[in-house]
Amino acid sequence: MGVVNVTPDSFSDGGKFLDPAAATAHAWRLAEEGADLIDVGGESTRPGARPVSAQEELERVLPVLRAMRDAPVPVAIDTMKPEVMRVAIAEGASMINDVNALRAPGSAELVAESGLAVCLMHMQGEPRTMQVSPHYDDVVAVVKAYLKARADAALSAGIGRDRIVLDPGFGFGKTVEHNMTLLRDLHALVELGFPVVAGLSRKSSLGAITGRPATERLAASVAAALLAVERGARIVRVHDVAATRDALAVLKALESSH
Ligand code: HH2
Repeated sequence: MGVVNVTPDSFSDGGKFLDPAAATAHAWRLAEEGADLIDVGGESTRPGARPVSAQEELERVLPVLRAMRDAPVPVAIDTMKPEVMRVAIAEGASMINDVNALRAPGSAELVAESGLAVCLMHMQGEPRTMQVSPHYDDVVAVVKAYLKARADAALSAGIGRDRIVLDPGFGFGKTVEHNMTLLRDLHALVELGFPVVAGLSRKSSLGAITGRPATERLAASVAAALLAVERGARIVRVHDVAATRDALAVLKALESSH
């Protein structure tokens, strides 16, 4: 899953793709590099980010969604807002990527009616404050129970089992230690029986581990994606598609060797 942030303030590429033409060109480039899915977002969820209105978010993503209608790959819309989901559905999006896991009133029903796929992600707190002092007694158990509850809620709303993917939400109300524990024990989440998404690309935990700024976290991001796939992730959400594909090709070759 290649990331396209149509925002002025995303933590690693904020401002680069605010212009719809630049965002669309980037999305096509990621598809050419081998992304199987493009994730378009119009609101940064980085720690401390300023929330934006549905209208502002739509003004950012709509031109890109329209331009992506003929794209060779499906498009996910990264949003927490039912108003944005509704428009994205009408504009031909294939997946709703909701870091709020369909907790906004009406969002589960909307997705159920649409027949689209959905990514349900775990987050402790909300983006503005989530990194202040994240705490868990057992991070894997808490995230697993939450994702199971959100998947059950989605199923009850009428979303088909084959349309749901789950995501531990690396960096969303989690310390470096929490993120590494979740990565190490990713198989525990795979046990829930849904495909698991992992999004570690360029995140601050990788900065803490390597001492590098967001622009210099390529090697760490590729390593994290590879480790996630080895531990059962089926989708990796990444900014650097070509490099990640190469790394995954080596893993695939290894797994198919005799
Ligand atoms: N991470 C970010 C945004 N959306 N969605 C899923 N499913 N999983 C993630 O880990 C995830 C996500 C944050 O990264 P990014 O989009 O690069 O930054 P920002 O939120 O600042 O736009």
